[in-house]
Amino acid sequence: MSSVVNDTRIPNNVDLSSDKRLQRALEEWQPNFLKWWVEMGPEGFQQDDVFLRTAISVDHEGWANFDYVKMPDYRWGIFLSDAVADRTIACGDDYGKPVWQQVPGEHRNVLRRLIVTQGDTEPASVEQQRLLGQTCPSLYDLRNLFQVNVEEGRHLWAMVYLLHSYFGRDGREEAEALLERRSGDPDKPRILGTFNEPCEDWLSFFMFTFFTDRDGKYQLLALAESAFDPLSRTTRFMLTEEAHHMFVGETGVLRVVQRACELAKLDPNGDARAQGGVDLATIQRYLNFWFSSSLDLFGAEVSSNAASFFAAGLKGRAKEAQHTDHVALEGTYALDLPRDGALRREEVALRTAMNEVLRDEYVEDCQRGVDKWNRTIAEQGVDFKLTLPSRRFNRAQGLYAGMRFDTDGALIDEATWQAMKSRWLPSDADRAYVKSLMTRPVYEPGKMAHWIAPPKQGIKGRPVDFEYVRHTPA
Ligand code: BYC
Ligand code: FE
Ligand code: FE
Repeated sequence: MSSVVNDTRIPNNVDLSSDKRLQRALEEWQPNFLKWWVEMGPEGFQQDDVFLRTAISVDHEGWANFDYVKMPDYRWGIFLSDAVADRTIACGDDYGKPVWQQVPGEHRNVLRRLIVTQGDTEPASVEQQRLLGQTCPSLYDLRNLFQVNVEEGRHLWAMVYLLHSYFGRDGREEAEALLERRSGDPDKPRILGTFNEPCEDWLSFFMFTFFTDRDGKYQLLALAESAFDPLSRTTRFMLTEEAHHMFVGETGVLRVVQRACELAKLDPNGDARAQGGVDLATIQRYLNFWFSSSLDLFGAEVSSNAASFFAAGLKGRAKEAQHTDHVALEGTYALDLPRDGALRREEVALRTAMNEVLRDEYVEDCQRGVDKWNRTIAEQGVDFKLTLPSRRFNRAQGLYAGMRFDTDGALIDEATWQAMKSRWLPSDADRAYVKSLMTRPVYEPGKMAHWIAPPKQGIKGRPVDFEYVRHTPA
């Protein structure tokens, strides 16, 4: 079951050739995907050889194969983690009953909506990142960008497989629509807010892969608990790929932080910018932006949608097995609710707070990364601490949307917000400055842009100065 079969144009471990109709439908979607990839994928690198890993089996030992590939030739395939024998529903009203191999009619629309929302983020991120190669800080980073991009493309395939296999004609229509929406396009935007935000510099890219791909991790963990077993199996395999995306973000920010410290120490006034680097205060503002935007991706703190997803077993909590009560009809969750211009702590029914429960775990996970960055700053002997802002800060979804909070979470008025905004969030000047550092790409093996420290090691045992991308500038 676990090894990948290449008996069709689409590598897969789902025995695709036994279902000719499905195979044909996916083979018809494939050229549209490739057309989208060439148009909206990394611009200017489609003919280069890139040292990429490709999934060749889904078992733990060596599911990945590393080799030079031209991106349009990447073997995007359909891989499900192995079925868990006798798996039962992990949460909600039907807890303990057998999982579903088909979509129950009463959950069809909601499930399709969840899969479409998940699927929409994958091509969106590729679109957001499509010009970054042209300003890369090194070939090592360029290769990591492309690795993330091809795998997000594969995640799109994963959702399209579900849509084609289980949702008939409307599923096929949704699969087409996934290739038609465009990140940031006011007429046909991507579904979720963060995926329409510009990601035009490498600090944003590293923050995105740290904070936004990590939302991906938690949403996938929640979907891995789904009673719809094919969704659970797909998302379980996607999670193994996701780990690398977050590694790119965590180590990327860490290397910018390290360089910020080194350059600040070189400067008589401790100013990293004067030495051609990104300063820690600017890094903090980028962090505030991408963290707050990514928090919105969890949806409202009190959500009847979330309650019904949980009740129906469509979506669980992250690692549902670590909880004891999988029905969650009894418990409550304490939230600071805005009431008459102040915050009041109230208990809400646990099921309606499932978005917030997931967000709690996410915030904790983010904090672990921030702690690592702070250890680097301390080792460098620099007096500065990066912090996650309050989760009420700068929100556009949920209870705190439309109100103003400072980074500590205190309610403030509009005038204070306007006066302080440029201290908390990247200003136009910050963005212009960060971009100005990245106007010239670095394509020479082993060389690093001035504003970033080299990585500790290369990829798959190769040295840092390995030619990870064979790029011939046009
Ligand atoms: N922007 O009850 P509410 C990833 C909508 S990232 C715009 O608050 P609910 C990746 C919501 O859709 C993971 N709209 O929320 C990362 C709803 O609209 P409808 C992606 C938003 O439903 C990096 C309305 O507001 N996966 O994989 O409880 C690179 C009120 O809904 C936003 C998923 O999202 C927003 N931020 O939860 C590549 C998993 N937030 O339905 C990839 C699937 C909410 O009334 N999605 N809305 O028209 C879900 O589980 C849920 O849809 C959400 C929202 C958690 C997103
Ligand atoms: Fe993804
Ligand atoms: Fe990802």
